[in-house]
Amino acid sequence: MSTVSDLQNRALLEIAESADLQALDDLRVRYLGKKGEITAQLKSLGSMEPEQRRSFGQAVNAARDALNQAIGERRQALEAAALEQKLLREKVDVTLPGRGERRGGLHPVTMAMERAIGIFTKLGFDVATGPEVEDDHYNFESLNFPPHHPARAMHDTFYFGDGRLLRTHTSPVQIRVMEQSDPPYRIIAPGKVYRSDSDQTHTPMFHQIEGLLVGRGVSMADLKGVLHTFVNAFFERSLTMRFRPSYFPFTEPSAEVDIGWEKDDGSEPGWLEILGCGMVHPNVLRGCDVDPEEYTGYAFGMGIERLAMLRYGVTDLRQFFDNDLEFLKQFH
Ligand code: 2NM
Repeated sequence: MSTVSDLQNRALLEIAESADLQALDDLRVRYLGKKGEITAQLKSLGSMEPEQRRSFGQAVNAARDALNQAIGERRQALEAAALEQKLLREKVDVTLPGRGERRGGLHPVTMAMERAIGIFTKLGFDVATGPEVEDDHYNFESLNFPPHHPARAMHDTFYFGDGRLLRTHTSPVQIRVMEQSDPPYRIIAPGKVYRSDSDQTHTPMFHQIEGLLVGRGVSMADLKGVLHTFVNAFFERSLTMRFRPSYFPFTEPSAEVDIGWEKDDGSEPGWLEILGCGMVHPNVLRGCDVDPEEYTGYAFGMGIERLAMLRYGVTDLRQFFDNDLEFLKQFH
């Protein structure tokens, strides 16, 4: 009898002190499992005298019930404590301030491009676009580049070898517009262009905006007016402009345009070339079924990276293509 009550007291103490659910279950197995100590006591009943068996049986059953109850209660307590721990561990303070968004910004070339497009749009030009993969007809032939003429070498062209090429200027866009509709035209063609050229001042891909205006009685004076308005708006100051005679196969006469420019370093002011232009060559108009006796027009083309460098004070063209966030962040 005393062994049963000793056993019960020891088990109750251990159950009360069990640290976690696993330890508690080990105790359950040790006392009440198939080979447990209480179970062993129950099995020993069979070999007892009948009157002893009765009272011993009652004591063992009572001990078993007491342990079962204690284990149940302890389990509830441990489960409640475990839940409490979990809730504490997973607590989220919804009142904490957020980490904040890191705002991106436009690339300076994109900024310059959108700025130029905005100015020409206000002047009444529509935006036209076209494919970057072109062919000889649209990139050269239609623009009055004679076959095998050295003028084609003016543009170091990327050829695919199957008749296709990467456009070296956006002029093919203007040709497609002239082929597909009747004059007058007043469009700009912004986009990427490609030339096999790579050094301090040239990258194999760069951005251009070309413009085309064709109508009755359009003259070089109109061209000068629009370009002067554009550069003054783009740089937000009153700039002097100089037209130098030049040559392009697709314009006649042709000119290169310089602006008078003062650097912030106090050095002597000088001329900076910023664009090329001219009156559209009669051969180009005729090729698009536009009668050059009835219509005249001007065209111009400019590199956006160069405009962006001047406008934002960038000294090395290649910084535009390095993807260096420390550099790019400055333009936000
Ligand atoms: C330039 C300079 C001069 C030009 C000509 C044409 C077209 F298609 F109408 F013939 N588009 N762009 C042109 C004229 C481009 O870039 C320096």
